[in-house]
Amino acid sequence: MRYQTLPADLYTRNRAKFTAALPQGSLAVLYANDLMPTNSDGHFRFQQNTNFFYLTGIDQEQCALVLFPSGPRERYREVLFIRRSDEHAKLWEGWKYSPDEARAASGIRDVRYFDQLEDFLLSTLCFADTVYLDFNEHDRNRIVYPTPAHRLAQRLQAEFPAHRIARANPILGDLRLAKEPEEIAQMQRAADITGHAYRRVLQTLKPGMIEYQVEAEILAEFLRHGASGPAYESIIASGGNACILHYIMNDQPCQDGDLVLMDFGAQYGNYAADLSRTIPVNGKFTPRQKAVYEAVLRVHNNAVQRLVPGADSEACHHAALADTEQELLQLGLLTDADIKAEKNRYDATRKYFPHGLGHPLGLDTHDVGSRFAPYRLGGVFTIEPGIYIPQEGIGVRIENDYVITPDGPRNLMAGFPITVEEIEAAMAS
Ligand SMILES: [Mn+2]
Repeated sequence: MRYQTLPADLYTRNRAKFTAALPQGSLAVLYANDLMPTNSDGHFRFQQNTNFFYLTGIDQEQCALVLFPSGPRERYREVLFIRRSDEHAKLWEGWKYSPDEARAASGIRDVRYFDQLEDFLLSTLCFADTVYLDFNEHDRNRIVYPTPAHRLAQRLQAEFPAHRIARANPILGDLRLAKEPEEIAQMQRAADITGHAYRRVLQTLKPGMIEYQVEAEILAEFLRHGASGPAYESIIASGGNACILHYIMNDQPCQDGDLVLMDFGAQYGNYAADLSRTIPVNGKFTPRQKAVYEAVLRVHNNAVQRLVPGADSEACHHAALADTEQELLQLGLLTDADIKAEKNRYDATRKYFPHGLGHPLGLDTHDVGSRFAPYRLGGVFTIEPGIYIPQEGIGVRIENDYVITPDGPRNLMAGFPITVEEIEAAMAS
C-alpha cells in the first residue's frame, strides 16, 4: 500500500459495533467493489467499497465479508473471502493479499478464498432468516449499475424467496458518522497533504496560468506525499467561473485582477480531505474582493462555533443564511425590499449562497449517514459558505474540515492561510 494502514484493532471494533446492531438471525454480506470497466480492456482506478473497507481494512477487488453473529457455529460468524491469486495474476498484477496478510490487516481469523463464498452462503443461509446487504444508497444519487449486492439480492429472491433482505446502509451510515481516533489521524494526513498542495499554489500562481496548470501543481503535490490522488474532481475556477458551483472544465487562463476559487482535497488511505480557498491571481485582493472575501470568512467563523454535539445541521444552515443576509445588505447586494418580497424566507440570500453549509466527511467526500442526524462527538464536517456574484465575476467559498470534540470544533486545516493578510503574505514570499 502506498499509504500507512490503520491497525486491525480499528476494524475489529467497527465490526463489533455493526454486529451489535444486527437483530438475531441476521447474516450480513459485504462486498468489495468491482473493478469498473471504461472501454475496450480499460478500467477505472480501483476504488474500494467504503463500507467494506470500514469493516475490514482490505483494499482489493474480489473480496467479501460475511458476518453472522448468531450463527450456530463459530466458523459461520466472521469470515473474510479474498481473491485467490495465481501465477497469471502474479505476473501481470503483482502483489495480492495472502491469507496471512489479510488476517493481519483485518483482524479476522477465518480467511478463505472468494470462489468458496457461494458454497459457504448456501449452507449458512439455512440458519439465517434475514440477509443484510449494502446497496450503495444515497438520496442524491441514483445507482443504475447492479452492484455485487444487487446481484446477490436477485439470486436470493429467486432461490431463497422466503428470506428477508435488509439494508445495511442505514446502520453503517450511522456508525460511520462518529469517527474513531485512528480515522481522525488518517483524515489529518489527508488534510496535511491537501495543505502542501495549497501552499504550492500560493507560491506558484501567477496571471496567465491556465486553470489546469494550477490543478497540475495540486495533483503533483498529492502524489508526492502518498495520496492515491484527488478525493473528487478538483475545481479550479477563475473569475466568473467560480459562480458555476461544480465547474471542473479548468481550461481557462487565470486573469490578472481576478480571484480564483479552488475546491480540492487529497484522498489518503481511502479517507478524503475537502478544502476550498479563494485567492487573488496576482497576489493582491482589490478592495471589493477583500470586502466579499471577509464577509464569507465571518460567516464561516460564526458557523464553526455552532459545530457542537446535538446541534441540527439544518438549523446551522439557516443561521448561516441569516449571517449571509446581513453581509449581503452591507455589500449592497440586497435591500430590505428584496427581503420583504421573499416568497420563502432567505430566497433572496440563496441567490448568492445557493448551496449547503457543509456535509459529513470521511471515507466518502460526501460521507454516508443521514443529513438530518444531529451533530455528534467524533463527527467530521466541512463548513463551506460562499457568496457568488456573477455580475461582478466574483465567487468566494471558504472551506475547512472540523472534528467535533468535547473541547469544541477542531480544525483539520489549522494554519492553512485563510485571512486576506495571511494569503497575501504567503503569495508575496
Ligand atoms: Mn465540501
